[in-house]
Amino acid sequence: MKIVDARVIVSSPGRNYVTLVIEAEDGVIGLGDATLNGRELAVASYLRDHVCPLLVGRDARRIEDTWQYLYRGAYWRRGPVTMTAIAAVDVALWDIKGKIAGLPVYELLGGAARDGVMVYCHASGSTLDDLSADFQGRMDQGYLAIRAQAAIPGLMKTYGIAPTDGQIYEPASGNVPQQDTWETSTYLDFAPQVMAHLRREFGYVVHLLHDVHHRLTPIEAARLGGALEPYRMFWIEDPTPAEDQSAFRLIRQHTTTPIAVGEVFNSIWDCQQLITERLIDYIRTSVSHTGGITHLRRVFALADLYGVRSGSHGAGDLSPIAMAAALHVDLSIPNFGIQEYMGHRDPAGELFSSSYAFRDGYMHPGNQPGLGVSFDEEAAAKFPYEPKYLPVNRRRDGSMHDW
Ligand code: EZ4
Ligand code: CO
Repeated sequence: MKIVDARVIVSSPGRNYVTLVIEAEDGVIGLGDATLNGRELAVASYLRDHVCPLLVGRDARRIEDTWQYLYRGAYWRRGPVTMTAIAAVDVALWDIKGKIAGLPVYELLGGAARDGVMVYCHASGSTLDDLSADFQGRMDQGYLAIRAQAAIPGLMKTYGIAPTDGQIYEPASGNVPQQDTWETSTYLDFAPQVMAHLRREFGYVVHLLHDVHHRLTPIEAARLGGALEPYRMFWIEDPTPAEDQSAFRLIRQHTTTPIAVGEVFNSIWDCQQLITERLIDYIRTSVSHTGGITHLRRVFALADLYGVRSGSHGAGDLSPIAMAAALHVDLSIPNFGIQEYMGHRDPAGELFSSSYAFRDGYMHPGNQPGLGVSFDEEAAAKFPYEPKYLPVNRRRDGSMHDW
């Protein structure tokens, strides 16, 4: 079954999505998510200019060979742009394979290893009272695991705090990123108070998560992990920038708070040391930024050997196509841990429709052949690309800090 067309659609229904549509003979359509937040057009060009011309005429069934062809064939390997582009192709080919077979993708991956996939949602607030209200609302919706972020007193803006419309907080429109301010000492004093507050108000019935978003040094992260031990966190996420994998040895020596890392990783090589030295508990690589279903399964298989569980990134910049693909993988692997689920707000629903569903804390990808997602190209044309960027961070003295 030959590929007859491959096209890239960049749309902005509220936030930017890059969607790869692969068309095989007999009109079978496969969808891939190629969204790289703030660098969308780089992946779109990589696909349009360098990959789509190679796909036409190839056998759509040969997923592994196509993966190897694009990875080994580029000479310049890895990196977020390349691996997001390869991911989109890979996911689209799995979608096609499922549709040809008449089976949901998770059946092709070995079938369901569990009945549902535990997801965590986000709760946030500009004050602890606001956070409590949001947290309570999420518990009422049935979530069993909740990530909590609160505005840091004294800082103008804090990562992870939803504005009053409640949904989207990161990218801002315009050609220049917004600038946030960061002060580690204030954060380190405040974060344990947030978790203490939530445990006081809500007890220990739901899992509690927190994203540090690469802001600390190893010894600061060690101190935070220790301070949070009484609150029995499910995890702290990205405590330090993880290019420095050996830094996690130091964090590990000081705390039993579980650690999750990997949303910005693109390949198995980025997490090899963290996994094989058991320096983390959850690996957060995602299907759309880590080479697709084919490569993500390899990462999770390595993690399984070392008792590390999955905890894939699932923020709103990963389109419903990526979300569906993640759920198919999550359902089928032995060492699933948890899946992030931030959801998508309208008008994204005018473009994407999906068969996955949430119930009582768990999600399921549905049983439609393939991924179970459809994409309306005509609707997408109504929402053209808009420049939008994640913020940058500066410390009070004006020096750049990790965002
Ligand atoms: O900042 O997805 O855990 N979630 C996160 C996200 C990331 C964005 C970056 O594109 O850290 O909010
Ligand atoms: Co994160």
